[in-house]
Amino acid sequence: MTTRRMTVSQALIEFLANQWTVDRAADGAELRERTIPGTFGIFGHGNVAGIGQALKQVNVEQPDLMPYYQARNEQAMVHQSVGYARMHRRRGTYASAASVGPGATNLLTGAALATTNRLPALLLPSDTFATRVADPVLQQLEQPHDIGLTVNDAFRPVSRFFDRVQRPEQLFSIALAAMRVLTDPAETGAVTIALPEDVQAEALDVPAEFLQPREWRIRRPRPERDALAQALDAIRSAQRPFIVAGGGVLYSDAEQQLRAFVEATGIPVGSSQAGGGVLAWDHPQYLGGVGATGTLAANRLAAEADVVIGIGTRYSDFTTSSRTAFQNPDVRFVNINVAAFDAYKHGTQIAVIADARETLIELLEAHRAQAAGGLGVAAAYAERIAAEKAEWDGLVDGAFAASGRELPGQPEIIGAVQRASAPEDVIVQAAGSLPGDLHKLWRVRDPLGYHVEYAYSCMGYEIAGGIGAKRGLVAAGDDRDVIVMVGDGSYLMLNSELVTAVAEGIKVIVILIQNHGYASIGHLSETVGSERFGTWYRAYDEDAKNFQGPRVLPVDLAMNARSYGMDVIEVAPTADAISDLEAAISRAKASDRATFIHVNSDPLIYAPGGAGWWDVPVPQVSTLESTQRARAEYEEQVAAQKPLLG
Ligand SMILES: Cc1ncc(C[n+]2csc(CCOP(=O)(O)OP(=O)(O)O)c2C)c(N)n1
Ligand SMILES: [Mg+2]
Repeated sequence: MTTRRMTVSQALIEFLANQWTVDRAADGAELRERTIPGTFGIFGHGNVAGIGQALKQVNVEQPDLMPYYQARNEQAMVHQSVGYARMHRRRGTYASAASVGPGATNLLTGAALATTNRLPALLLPSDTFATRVADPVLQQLEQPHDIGLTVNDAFRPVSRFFDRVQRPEQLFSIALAAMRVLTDPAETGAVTIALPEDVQAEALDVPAEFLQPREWRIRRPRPERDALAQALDAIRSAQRPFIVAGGGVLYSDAEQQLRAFVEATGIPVGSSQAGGGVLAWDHPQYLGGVGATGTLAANRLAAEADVVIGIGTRYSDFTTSSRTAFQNPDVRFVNINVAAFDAYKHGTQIAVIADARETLIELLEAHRAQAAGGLGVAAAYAERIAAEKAEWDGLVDGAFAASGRELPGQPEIIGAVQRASAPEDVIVQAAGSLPGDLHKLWRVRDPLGYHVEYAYSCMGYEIAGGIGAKRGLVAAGDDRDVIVMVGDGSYLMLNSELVTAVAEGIKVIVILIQNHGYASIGHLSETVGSERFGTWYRAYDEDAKNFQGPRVLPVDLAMNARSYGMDVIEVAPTADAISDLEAAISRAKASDRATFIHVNSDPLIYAPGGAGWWDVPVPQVSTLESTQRARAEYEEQVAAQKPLLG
């Protein structure tokens, strides 16, 4: 057996460069792409001589083998990886190498985001010496009761796979296990390999086999015969079936099969945030978002549904309106999911643990074979679907119309973005009031066109995630635009990746909505009786000892973006703000550079109501009248909640 003498880091980097994901597209074509097309790295004493040296050596010897990228914050490396992975339907993601201590723990939020979203990301945090000879090293947190514990053990609860290379020989089995989890549709998420700084630089004899190209074929399990028959029975007996489509539909590349299925059956569809894109907004069976931030159309039909068919959804509280969305007393759930954990949710006895695309193909075939003539839903139900859809579309038209206000509301800003963007452009968002407004209002026109990270809803994801999404498109030879919409709060939390966009000439369009605080949590605070406490960005009021006073802060986020080297367009607060915004977006689209657009907005103008609800507990007792009133309302809503059955 031929071997090569390499460091653990050199072997790991070359191994990662030779991993390939293989999958079959909906049209039968074989897809083959690099599982790890690049590595982000922020270097410190924990990895500069290990992974850092390995990346340098590759850069000298074979520059294309493992491209190295910079980021300004470790968390943002993972966000970029997740944005990339979403655009590639989980077939590829980046590795993120961090130094020891704070560099490593800065990755934690990114790891949790990846795992919550079921999107792959490979994390390579450095760890303190395996030998412990120099302990305590700089940035080492010592736990007297358990010396072997390091800050990297904090990755265990947020990773789908965690291991530490304590000895060089362990690298082989750990690296292979990590790739298996990363490319497994049911298991994927953050995959963490902790690398002690001494082990990173240690040499071992690496078998040639370890470094040869290796293929990871995406599993597409077909449904079991009995499970499929049960599902079919339930669907055929339904009077008012309703589909909840989640991100799994897109990750399975199943939207064509979903469309064929709903066109044959007439069953309406509501999507979760991750499911945005499963059908185009104007498809007759598509009712938009469902749940707490869903549309009236989807929520009204969800409330009456007798059979809910969940496809690739994890049934988050937003999707189920905190278990109040499905009010039919006899409702049954048919859950199609490649992950058994999700398939068994809502106490269902009809769990189809299988790939979404394979299941939809077989369901439709079986359905056609059994149906004598009529496949579709009853005429009255079909009319109801069309009427609800038309009513909601009218409400959105109204919300999108420019008001002529100097400080436009967010719905009309979304309307402007909708009009000025191309159908295939990708909208990226994560936190604040935008996710809810987009879920209700955004008219999805392309399967990959809607990327709202709402499983972890992490402030600060937007810009980094958008850059990652753009990297993903560029890697696929796709030149559509990525439009990041971000609130001032999210922007302030993590905006430094704009420097990365400038450094590499990554063209993203960032639309900053300045409303001087938290429109989202401000509104929520009011609803739960906390009177917007702490949700405005205002100068500190010495008398009242709070930040609720009238003095808006003199921050200039346009100047901030300009200072990074961004092209900046400021939309002035005039009656023409909305048309000026549209013109700004058109200019940004025509440019080949990244552009930052600054627009002011009134945080007190809301999107039309969609009859959704979200369980945010209100204090049982309080001296504030606002809280007491909110508690009374809360108790009414909670009464509609279904019991927790899995
Ligand atoms: C990292 C993180 N911290 C806290 C929250 C809770 N949170 C959700 S939205 C929000 C405010 C967002 O403000 P901004 O980005 O300005 O959007 P707006 O609400 O004004 O639309 C906060 C604090 C979060 N989602 N993520
Ligand atoms: Mg804000």
